Amino acid sequence: MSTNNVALDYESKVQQEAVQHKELVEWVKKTAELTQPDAIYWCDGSTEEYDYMCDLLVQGGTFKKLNEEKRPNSYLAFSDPSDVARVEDKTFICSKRKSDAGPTNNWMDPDEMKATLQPLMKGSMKGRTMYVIPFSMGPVGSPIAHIGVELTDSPYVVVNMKIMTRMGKHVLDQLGTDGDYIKCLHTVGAPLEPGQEDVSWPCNPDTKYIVHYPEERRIESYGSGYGGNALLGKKCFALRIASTMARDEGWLAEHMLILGVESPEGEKTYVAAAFPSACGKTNFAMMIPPKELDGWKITTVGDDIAWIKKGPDGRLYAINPEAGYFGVAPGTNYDTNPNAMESIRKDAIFTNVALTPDGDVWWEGMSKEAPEGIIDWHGNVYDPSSGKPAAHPNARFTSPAALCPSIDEKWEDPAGVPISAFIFGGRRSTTVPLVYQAPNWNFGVYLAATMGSEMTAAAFGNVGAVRRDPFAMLPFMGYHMADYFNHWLQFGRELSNPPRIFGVNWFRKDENGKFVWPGFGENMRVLKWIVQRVKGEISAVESPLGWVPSYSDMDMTGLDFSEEEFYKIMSIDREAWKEEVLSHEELFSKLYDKLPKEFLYMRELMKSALWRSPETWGQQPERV
Ligand code: SAT
Ligand code: MN
Repeated sequence: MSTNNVALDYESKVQQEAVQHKELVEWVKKTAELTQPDAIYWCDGSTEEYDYMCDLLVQGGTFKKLNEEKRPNSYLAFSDPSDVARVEDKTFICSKRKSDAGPTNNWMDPDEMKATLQPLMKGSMKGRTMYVIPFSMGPVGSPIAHIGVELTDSPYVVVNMKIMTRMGKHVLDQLGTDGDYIKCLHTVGAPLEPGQEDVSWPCNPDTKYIVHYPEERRIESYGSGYGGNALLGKKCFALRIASTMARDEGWLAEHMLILGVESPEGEKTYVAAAFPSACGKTNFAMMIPPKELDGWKITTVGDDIAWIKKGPDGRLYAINPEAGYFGVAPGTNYDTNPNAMESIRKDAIFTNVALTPDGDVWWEGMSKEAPEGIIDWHGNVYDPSSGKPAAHPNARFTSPAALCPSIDEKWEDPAGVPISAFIFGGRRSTTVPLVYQAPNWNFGVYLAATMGSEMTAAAFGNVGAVRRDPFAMLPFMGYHMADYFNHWLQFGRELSNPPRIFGVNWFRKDENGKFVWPGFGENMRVLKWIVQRVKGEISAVESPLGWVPSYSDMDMTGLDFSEEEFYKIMSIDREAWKEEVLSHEELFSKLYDKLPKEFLYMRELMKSALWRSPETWGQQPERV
């Protein structure tokens, strides 16, 4: 059965005729004239609707219902093999001027792009239903939240949006007769001729476009049904379009997790942290501290995106604009992230993981050996001797944030949570120390802007090579990267007591290529120092890069980690930093037309600090 006649089967509580927002109704009608769906369905966001759509997806072959006892109310989808991840080379920022998109984005003139998309969009929803999804990024009505409406011909998108955002009738009510919203148009780009059988994962294997018109605050996505290409509230709206809104309106839209650190005295400190892909963001956001750090607790506000605005008291307040996690499944297990494992025990959607014979899910890293007789993400019986993984490396779980055991009590507070520190960290096997604190806001912005990470998949270049990923925003910037640096600098000028900024690196390796720092829950030790710094409770030593802890300032209770090892991963090597600073120069020359002039001076100051320090700067125990 195809999934095209949902409107006839399930009576939505939202009738188009009754919708108060005339401009929205007009846009929906106009889009339907262009894309020519068989029916239009306004999502009400109810549980009945969710269940109905999931049934429909099961009947259409997109979903397999998982074993109700093992994984209640959960489903598994296998995507088309051509549609497994974001498509960066098909992602465009179509600002009026090319110079506004900047050299790190693909750009096309908006009129030219519209002329390209128009013929593709024409009739693209034939044989399908167009779903209208009103959604709020952030708690409905929060002064930090914003609303979007996604039109899509994918019921898979509808059920994922139900988990990832607040969606449905209450959002329409919030919009009222003339509220502002971001227009998000999505089609899988696979129209059906009358009588044509649908496939289990409709998409357009040849043509994909993920397009942003920042001035118009509009998104158009064609040809993909997967993740950030299709769930337009996430990267497209909450980062690319929102970063532009944030620049214009004086706030921050960031690729950051948000977590709370509770001290044994019950004092809560919130921090936001940016790490590029494949650096364990979700693990960090849900970390469980080691038992030796008695009484310290981590709570999760968000694992991917933070929207941050100035509060009435002048402090910065952040919300997680999302309501769920779209997490990478492979590598997730009860050791690396028990809270994530608990979050997906029920009510979850899995995409491109393997199916076990008893109707449960499996992926690489969940257990050592793959269970017998599993079905891989291609839908075939898995052959472990093939050398290929059973789950796609970018396989995902979609799960409601509310199910996470470590969820913060304020995660839905419309006022947001006050941010005391920003943390930036890439994956660096050399050069960058475990932790350091920028001497001030401007140096912190420099630190974040020059952040780099070693690539783990060959998608963007050589494995192991450092890719500069400023603020972990490289694939998610809605405008010129250097304008964004300026925005951060300007933002800081207006704060009387800005959050402190820290750099971290969990991934430093020894001569034998082994990770030196144990990571995961042990990162709490670093976080403890950061929180104590923020509160002015602990001292630090001045290094060429900023403030660093000495061994005795780190709580190493119960951890077998020697002073030598510590100073090894804290060392700052002048030769390595010469190279590092040179590659900052590479980034800067790319952005030269708009680069903040402060950056050039900061680079010089850094060089000078490096040159007046020992060749390898490392605190000696006697110096402490
Ligand atoms: O697919 S998403 O864009 O949502 C996640 C990611 O690739 O970072
Ligand atoms: Mn992300």
